[in-house]
Amino acid sequence: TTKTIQSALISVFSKEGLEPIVRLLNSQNVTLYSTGGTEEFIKNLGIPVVAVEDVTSYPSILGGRVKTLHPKVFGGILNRQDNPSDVQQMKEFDIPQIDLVIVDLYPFEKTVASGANESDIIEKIDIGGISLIRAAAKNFKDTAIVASVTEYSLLLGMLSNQNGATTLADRKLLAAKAFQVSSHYDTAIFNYFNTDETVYKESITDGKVLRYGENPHQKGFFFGDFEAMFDKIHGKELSYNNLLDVDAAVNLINEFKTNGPTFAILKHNNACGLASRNTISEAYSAALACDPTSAFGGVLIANTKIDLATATEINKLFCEVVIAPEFDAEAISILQEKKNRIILVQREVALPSRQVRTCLNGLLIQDRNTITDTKDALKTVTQTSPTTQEIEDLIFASKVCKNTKSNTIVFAKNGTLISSGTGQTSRVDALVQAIEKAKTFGFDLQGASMASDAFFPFPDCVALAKEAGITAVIQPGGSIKDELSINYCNENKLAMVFTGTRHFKH
Ligand code: 93A
Repeated sequence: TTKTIQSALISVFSKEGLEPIVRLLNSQNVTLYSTGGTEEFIKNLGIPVVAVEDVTSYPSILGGRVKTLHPKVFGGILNRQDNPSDVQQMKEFDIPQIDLVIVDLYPFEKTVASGANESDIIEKIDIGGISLIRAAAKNFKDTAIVASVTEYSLLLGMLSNQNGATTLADRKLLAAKAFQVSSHYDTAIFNYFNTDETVYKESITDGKVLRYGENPHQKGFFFGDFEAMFDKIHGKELSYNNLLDVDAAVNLINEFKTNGPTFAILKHNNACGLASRNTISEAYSAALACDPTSAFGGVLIANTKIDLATATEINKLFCEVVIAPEFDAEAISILQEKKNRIILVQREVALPSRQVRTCLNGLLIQDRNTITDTKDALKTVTQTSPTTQEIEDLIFASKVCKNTKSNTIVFAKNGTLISSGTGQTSRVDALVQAIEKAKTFGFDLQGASMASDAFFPFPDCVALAKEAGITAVIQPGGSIKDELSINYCNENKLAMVFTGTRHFKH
């Protein structure tokens, strides 16, 4: 699979950086083929070079639009050396073998950026060069491709270290880089043509064009297979914000698969109500009690079938979306009373393992946060251990934390979300917000459990929590000052457990 390069086709727009490559290839007795300007450049270095025209017996025509587009060139690049019929045809049609292709494409993007007129821009759409790149990259088993000046040093390294040879791994790496170049190039051309986004809009199938983005002056689209995840049985079109809330709701409720009947209410992607009970109807009432003000216009989700009793209660609330794995027929007819209310039957579908968002002039990609804190992962770090009920509530609160915007503090008691502080710039602010909110809705925090999405750098949080009545705390741990919070808990008989897993969500 290691191949010694005996021939190379060089066709580059910019001649910069080419000289050392040409000199090295020449010293290794490589036959060079080349196009007009590049051929001139090589000749001027005093290095022998064969004009592509002499290979094809065809001149460069149409003002250079067709110069390398010829079977003798592409045959030389694309033939499979282990394929007897290819080998035979190479002889039959007198096609020269081409082991290495070096291309620097017409500078399409630069020409667009320079403000050139349309016909100048169109002439800079490289056809032959891009085909050479794709052909050589496709046939990486036999042919090496250098599709960018950026790869010159890599090539020089390969050629000098391996005495003019490339390995299969070298060629496959170069091919990957080449396809990156060709896809980027064609994307730039697409973007140039797609001025008013006509193609963009047309390429989106019905129902994926959203009424607008996050705000009415922003355009919005959804790329995905919504129907694979949900059966929408009633209601208006989902908006951009509805979709974000549905996403948050699904991620949250997925954490409670193994709990009993659990109901969650979300607003602005955060939970403002959540409870696990013996029946879904009880769970709904307890979730609503958490923050009935925020629940208005919220997104509701259940981990089990919604029955008539629950639907009757839900119907009293103005809400945007109701999601459940199943609905009783009578429940559906009640929920349908509100024309716009969106009813979704959720199917068991795996979510993508990676998450993508734009960042600056590019993308940020990360693995989905798939770690759910479990009892086994907990490490008690205080003299006081949490009670069985507290352990349940700590895990419950921690699952909410993971699905709430950071910084966050969550209070839970007896399988119920009491309150939370969400999206605050300081953890103390999040804690104070949670305490205030609990008071507003008449909750007694005595004996409640507290979760934090990240560690406590100071003992101020546990101190405030203790004053508010909290008796058990869950947090990742890992601060160099963990001891300060642990000591405070020990002095004040609080139980604290570490999970070892931070759950930021931004
Ligand atoms: O106009 S083209 O698309 N037609 C071709 O057949 C062709 N072959 C190579 N442009 C073509 N090229 C491009 O010419 C290469 O990608 C390179 O950018 C340039 C090199 O031309 P020269 O060697 O004449 O300077």
